[in-house]
Amino acid sequence: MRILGVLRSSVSIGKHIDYYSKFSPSPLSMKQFLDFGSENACERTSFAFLRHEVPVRLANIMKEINLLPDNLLGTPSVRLVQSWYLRSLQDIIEFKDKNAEEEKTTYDFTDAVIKILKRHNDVVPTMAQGLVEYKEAYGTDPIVSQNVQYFLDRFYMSRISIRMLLNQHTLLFAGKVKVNPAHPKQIGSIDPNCRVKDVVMDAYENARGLCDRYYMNSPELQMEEFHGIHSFIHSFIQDGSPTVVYVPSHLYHMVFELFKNAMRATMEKYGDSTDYPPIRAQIALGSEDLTVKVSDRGGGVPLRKIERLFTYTYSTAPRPTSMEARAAPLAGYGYGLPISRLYARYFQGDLKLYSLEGYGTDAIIYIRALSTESIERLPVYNKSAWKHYKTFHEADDWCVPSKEPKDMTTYRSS
Ligand code: W6P
Repeated sequence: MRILGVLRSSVSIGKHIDYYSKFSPSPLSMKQFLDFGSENACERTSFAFLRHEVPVRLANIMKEINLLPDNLLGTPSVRLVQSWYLRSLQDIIEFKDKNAEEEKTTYDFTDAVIKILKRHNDVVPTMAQGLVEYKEAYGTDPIVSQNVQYFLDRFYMSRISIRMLLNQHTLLFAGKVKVNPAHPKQIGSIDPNCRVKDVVMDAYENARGLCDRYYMNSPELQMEEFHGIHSFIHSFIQDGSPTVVYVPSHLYHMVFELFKNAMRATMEKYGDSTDYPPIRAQIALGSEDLTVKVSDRGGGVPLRKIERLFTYTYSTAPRPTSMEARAAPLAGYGYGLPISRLYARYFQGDLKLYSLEGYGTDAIIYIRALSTESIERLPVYNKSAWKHYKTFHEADDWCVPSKEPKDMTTYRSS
């Protein structure tokens, strides 16, 4: 009886995944996010949107989880993550035919949303653990590594987007008051006048705290701000400082990661010295981009090794024990950089590294200056995505550089 019940429900959840995965996710703009938080929208509007959109986003990415190589999908950690997705999809689908006009419905829904956010808290370290389990059992090969990179970029982007939706809903509608006492001017997690300098300074101070604890010292910060002279830009300048419509916690996450890396490089290069070259942060506002550049003089990274800083399979080492983690707060690139880049791309920006080996590194965060251009960048499950997992990978169409040059005497004419 019990087994039959489980079977039946897993058959029907499969149907739900098929159904919802046929819809494409609907990307929201910053303006739409702000509208959900203003007077003309209400909890019912948000509920009606989310009870469809969240299953669509979940089902789209669940289809891609199913396309992972069997050996990876079979690891206990990936299975666990998959079970969280199944359960959360079920939790939301419960509300499919509920009456949105009843207060109990929207109340229960907000409760379910909070439960889902909690359930998925540890998805990133658990997925990383799955990769460790896979590597220990099967080793690494370039094809799998390439597929894992493709998948995790999409999977984590999907997760960022779903958490953004759910988090906005709880911040706006859970509890009686809609304003966050700590950030009264924010609409949920969005600050319509985010002062970039303040977030950069905050991230620097906190990274510096870690650096001081580990190295007993830390590099200074030199901050500069720039902006164009176009008339419309004036509305984005507050007391001479550029602002942007953005999620401050996302910006913080990115610059904190960049500062940690910049500080580590600086301290490791000038270990015995008493003063260090400062880290420079430049903030520039133009007509399209708000750009944040973090520059260190920590010796740089050769071009050949830049790509691997963003590679999940490369950065996945067995997780440090809590004692090691405490001893080395700036150690290990981990998933910090690839996920920071996803945060930048999520609203149509980007994060790039330019290094001068022998000197230092420039890390640049690009953010859209105009909120009308800040629109979610979302993965969609379709034929083209499917092909990425199923295509047989042929030999590369570039020559392999050979250390031994061809014997040119072969081609001598006489
Ligand atoms: C480095 C390596 C790196 C990664 C990201 C940001 C800054 C830096 N500096 O040497």
